[in-house]
Amino acid sequence: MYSDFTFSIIKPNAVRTGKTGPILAMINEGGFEIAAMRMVKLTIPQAESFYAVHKGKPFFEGLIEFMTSGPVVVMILQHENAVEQFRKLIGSTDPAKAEPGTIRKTFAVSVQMNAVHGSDSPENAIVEANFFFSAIERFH
Ligand code: 3AN
Repeated sequence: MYSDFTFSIIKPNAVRTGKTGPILAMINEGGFEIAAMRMVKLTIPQAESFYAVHKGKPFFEGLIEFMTSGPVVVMILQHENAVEQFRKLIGSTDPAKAEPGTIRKTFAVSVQMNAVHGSDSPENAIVEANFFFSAIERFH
């Protein structure tokens, strides 16, 4: 059992195309413990709030439209050095640059539809986990 965690989302097109199970398998095989998990369809205000740091960027509107286009799976994942280890497992934002064997290399179809989100720092992992989960929904 690890105390360090990251936050992840399986994105709408991966859920829609039946990749939830295979992605969860890679997460388990990567040694991560699922401490909380839920399927949810984000509202536009929720997605805008979650991605507030990207407001004003050229891809923002498309990102919000995509992330609200269907249900997603949100998770808290525990591992030693969780943020860094999970970003290694998912690979580069741009699937063309992602290493072979990473989740994005395997399942992403574009920079936008890149299958999964992973927090970019331990500070953001806390903010993002608290955005979706209360204390009683977390199992470790
Ligand atoms: P990451 O998810 O790898 O941390 P961020 O935080 O830079 O990447 O971007 C958040 C999300 O915004 C990405 N997962 C992707 O869906 C989308 N995104 C980022 N950059 C672009 C881009 N240049 N064009 C389209 N979508 C993008």
